[in-house]
Order: sequence, then C-alpha cells, then structure tokens
Amino acid sequence: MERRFALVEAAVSCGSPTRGSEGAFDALVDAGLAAAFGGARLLPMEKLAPCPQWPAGLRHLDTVMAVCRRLRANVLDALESGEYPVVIGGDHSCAMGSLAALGEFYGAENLAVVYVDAHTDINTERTSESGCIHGMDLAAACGLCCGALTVGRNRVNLLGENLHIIGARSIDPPEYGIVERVGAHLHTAGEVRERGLEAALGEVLPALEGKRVHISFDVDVLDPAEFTATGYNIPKGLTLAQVERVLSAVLDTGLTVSFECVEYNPAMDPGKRDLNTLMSILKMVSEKLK
Ligand SMILES: [Mn+2]
Repeated sequence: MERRFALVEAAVSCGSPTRGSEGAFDALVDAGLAAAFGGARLLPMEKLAPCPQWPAGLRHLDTVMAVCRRLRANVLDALESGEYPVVIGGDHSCAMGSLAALGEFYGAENLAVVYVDAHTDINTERTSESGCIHGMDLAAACGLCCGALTVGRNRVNLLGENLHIIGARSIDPPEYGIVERVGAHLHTAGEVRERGLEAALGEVLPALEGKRVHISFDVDVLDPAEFTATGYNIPKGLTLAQVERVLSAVLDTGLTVSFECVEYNPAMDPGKRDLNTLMSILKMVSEKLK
C-alpha cells in the first residue's frame, strides 16, 4: 500500500532567540513540498505572537507550550489516520510536541530517536543559562524537566537509551552529564571527523532494530559553508553529503515512523540558496519513503 503523508506545521520560533523559523512551513510548501510528498495532507497552524512572560526563567513558555500541545494533537491525528507525519518547524522546542504524540502512540519503550543536530538540546530548566526552550526538548521528552514542560499525557515519552545524537558540536558542560546519566548515545561532529561517519552509523543502525524510529533533523547540523539560514552558524559541521548519508541510512532501515525538520529560517535566506538545498534534502527523504 502506498504511504500517505501529513505535512504538519510547528509554527514556533520563540523557543529560540531568533525570529523567522515560524515561516519555514509556508516557504517549503510554496516551494512544492506537498507535491514532493505525494500530495500530502497539510496540517498548518496559526502563528501565535510570542507571549511576553518568562515564568521560571523559561522564555515565552506559554506560547511554546501552546504550539507543542497543538502539534501533539496534529501529529496524533496524522498517526491515527494512518499517515506518516513530516513535521516542519519552527525551532526545535516543537520536538516536545512531536515526541509526546509519538511516545503516546507507540509507547516510549518502543520509540527510538535519531537526533541530527549541532546541539544536544538536553538542558533542563535548572541547567539552561539562556532559558531558551529549544535547548531543553530532549530533557523534557525524557521526563527530566518541570511539569510546566510536560506536553500531553505522559511525563516520559522517550527513554535516554533509545536516543542517538549525531553531529553535535555546541554542547553545554552540564549536558554531557545529562547525556551520560540518561544513557543516550552521543556521536559528536568531532568524533565523526576523527572516526568517520560509518563508524557512528555502525553503532546507531543496529541499535534501532525492533524500534519505531523518529528522525529529528536540525539544519544547523550542516556546516556553515553549505547552509547558513538558521539561528546558529556553528563551524566544523557535517557536510551536505554526510547529512544525506545519515538520513538515507536511517530511512533505509525501513523502521522510521516520522520525520521532523527544524530551524530553517527563510528570513535569513533572501536568495533562497538554502531553501533549494533543503528542498533537495527533503525530496531525497520523500523518495526514500515512497
Ligand atoms: Mn540545533
């Protein structure tokens, strides 16, 4: 049976310090993303103004959580309709919403996440220095954060041992300890450079067996030589070829149940160079899934 897709918008940028990524869904749909995914059903989302409050030092908490609750409902809607969700952020705080839906639908013990990102996003509200919620989504999904960062029914939607982070190179000191404590698997960009990407994939891919796999792809994993339209341009990133290799290797397992792409900022891409790059990556993803 042919796979049906839902393109799900996560219109949030105030989980990050930079505005603009809430426009990524519209930019990608304008560029033909729905057609690339076989006439996917669109689940757009209202763009909320960032609330002024930062309770408990959490930047724009109410707006971020409102988006994540809507996203959870829309991803559940797609899953219950038998569709494969393709979530388009927005900043990475939206992963709290997607992972809430996936954890509830499949059960946290059955879910694995391949997190392709320049960051580890595993600060809690106690370790974060910035208060930016897009650096806390994995900690929240693993149940390490305060109740205010819980989306949906379950406090724990992901077990650390089922989390595989690839390409990280901007990691806060407390995050190393949290990664270790939850038993997550970290393959930094430096490690990929030194040992090669295939060595990392050789550890990640066998660990996915028997799991339902979610890919969460933050465009900032790419080296700034090839992609700059995102909030952080962090040197020594993965090449486009390496990112395509990671995504295709994970997609080729046939185990993925959803895909997420975050942190593209069309406001930083007037010439649309990076839009074209991203569309080519996402078309490759769609071809793999067809
Ligand atoms: Mn990132």
